[in-house]
Amino acid sequence: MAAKHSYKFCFGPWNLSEGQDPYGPPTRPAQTFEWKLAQLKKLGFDAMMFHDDDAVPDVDNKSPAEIRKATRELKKKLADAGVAAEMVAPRLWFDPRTVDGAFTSNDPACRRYAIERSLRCIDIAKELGTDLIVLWLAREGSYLRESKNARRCVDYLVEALDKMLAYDKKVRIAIEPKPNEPMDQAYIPTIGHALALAQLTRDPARVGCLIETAHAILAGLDPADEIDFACAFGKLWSLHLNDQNGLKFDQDKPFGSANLRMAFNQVRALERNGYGKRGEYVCFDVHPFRPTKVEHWLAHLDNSRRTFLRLVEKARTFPEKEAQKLIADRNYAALDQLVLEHLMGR
Ligand code: XUL
Ligand code: MN
Repeated sequence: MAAKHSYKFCFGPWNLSEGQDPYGPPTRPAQTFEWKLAQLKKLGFDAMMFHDDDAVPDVDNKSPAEIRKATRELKKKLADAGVAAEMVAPRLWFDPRTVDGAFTSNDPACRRYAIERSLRCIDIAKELGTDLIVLWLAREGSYLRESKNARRCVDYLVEALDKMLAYDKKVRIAIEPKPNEPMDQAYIPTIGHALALAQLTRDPARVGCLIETAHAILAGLDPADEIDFACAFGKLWSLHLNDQNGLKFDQDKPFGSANLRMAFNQVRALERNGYGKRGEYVCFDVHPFRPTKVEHWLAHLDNSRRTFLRLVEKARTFPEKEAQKLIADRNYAALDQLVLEHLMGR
């Protein structure tokens, strides 16, 4: 086990969401950014993560000078609150120009728009004092195989990453894979794909990844194994912990809510790799359950962190010697029970 250390925590403005889903309207009133920042402070979190338009609303219709001004205003609010900006992610899935893909659209004008928007996102990140850009490649995939040339799309993705890497010599890009939703099939569905893509770019050392629990589960993978795989390459630069009950829509449940043992194994993997020691944050990409009342609006975030910290204790007090003996004896039934009893508390 790596030496013990403490963790820093983060969430995004979208994690204090209002409850709308494809079948119904919001169930809680919209709140201001100031309110969200105050709640983050109240919960004692350390950083906030941003989409480019969370940081600068209506970013597409602003001039570079207006973007700089809005970013500086946000920077001041964060500094006054003592909250860091963890990352900025271009929202490449909302504009009409991204309807058939952003970097991988069949339309060259739309691909140019996606790259330009990503460069503006880098400007915002720099101004906010973070070198980390997250790419959730929401619409880079297809609804039907024949609509796009998947081989060419790999080149388009590399071209976009290369433009971003060339634009700023310090920027680091963390790809957040997800296998489906909104697309039927995404081109970068797993950490293996993300890290392989990194190797094709002009500066592989500056392209890493972000693992989200729910996304790994949707890909049929164990998020703990994804964490170990990414860490073996030194490439886990951010993390979206949450939970997911099987193969259905992306649920973003509180961490540990669906499968406590799987959550425990993610924490064990983070502990053994010393995640956080190089300044990485533990971010919770979780949402309130839709029926949540206004007065319970923060619980999913607070609970996720409580569960995480309890599981850190469980990881650090795991009876390792006993486990090693059982492993040496190939007594996996006893190992299984040891884990369950440790989690339940004897
Ligand atoms: C989508 C998702 C996003 C990214 C940031 O499933 O997880 O919120 O984390 O763009
Ligand atoms: Mn996420």
